[in-house]
Amino acid sequence: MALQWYPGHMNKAKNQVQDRLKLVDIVLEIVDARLPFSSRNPVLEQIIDQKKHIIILNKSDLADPKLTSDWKLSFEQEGIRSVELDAKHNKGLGKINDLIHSELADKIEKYENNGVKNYRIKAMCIGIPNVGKSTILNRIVGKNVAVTGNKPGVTKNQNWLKTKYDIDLLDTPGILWPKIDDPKVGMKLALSGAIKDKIYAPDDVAIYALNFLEAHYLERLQETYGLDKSDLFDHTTPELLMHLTEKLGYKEDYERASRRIIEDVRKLKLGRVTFDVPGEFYEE
Ligand SMILES: Nc1nc2c(ncn2[C@@H]2O[C@H](COP(=O)(O)OP(=O)(O)O)[C@@H](O)[C@H]2O)c(=O)[nH]1
Ligand SMILES: [Mg+2]
Repeated sequence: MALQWYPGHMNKAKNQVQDRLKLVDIVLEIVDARLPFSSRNPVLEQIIDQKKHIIILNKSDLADPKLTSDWKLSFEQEGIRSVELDAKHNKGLGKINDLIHSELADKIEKYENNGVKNYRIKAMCIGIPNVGKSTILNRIVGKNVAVTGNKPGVTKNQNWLKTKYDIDLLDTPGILWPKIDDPKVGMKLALSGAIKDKIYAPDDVAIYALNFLEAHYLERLQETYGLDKSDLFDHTTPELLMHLTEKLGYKEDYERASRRIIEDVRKLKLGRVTFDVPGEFYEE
């Protein structure tokens, strides 16, 4: 496995997240809707303890809508409520606000019963790099200027952003590292652009992509590249890559074809594709 995380690094990140968890009422775990499994890190479940927690399926504009629904159901069965967001086009923030309120309804009611009016919810975003944490922070804060300053009883020098809702957000999101024990998870992260392209050879990523697309989006693969049935069924996946290389006019430059295929996937040339399928993400 090409990607290594240093234990010291991981522990530091984990401790930082853990410290700041104490300051908030609810954690907004951001995942990439194309990879609702592969873009999570199980360590969060361990450190999150009793804290309220929802999952935001961001980049839903890129993901397969049917699978986004399936994932929401699957998380619900695990006892975690989730909501989709397209932070890029600013679609779905209201639903996040609603879900946060519904998760914290008991707590807010308790405060109100104790005479606390206009309780401001404290939340933090958390997630692996590139899932859209900064974009979401910007969206949710909107035109409101960052309000800094210390709140009584919380760690000093922690800055809060006032959002357009009755929610304050920690100004720096918690960053987790992806968990890449399974090489397929690495391939998916590479394909989505979550990790640097130079970590994996493009042909490995392209072959992974073609293999997945053959299994899950066969017609779209056929249509996009004008493939015949014989192109798909009489070839191994590396042979299919070579065939496509030729078909795309790149002669034998399969690396160039690989980069093109990866680009095509990212730019939705094959439509909205989700790479994690609930219940079967280990064996496709
Ligand atoms: N298509 C799409 N792109 C998004 C969305 N949210 C963020 N991005 C893009 O994803 C990339 C990473 O976003 P960023 O906010 O920097 O991620 P962070 O590393 O988690 O803070 C940027 O190019 C964003 O424009 C979204 O909902 N849809
Ligand atoms: Mg960021």
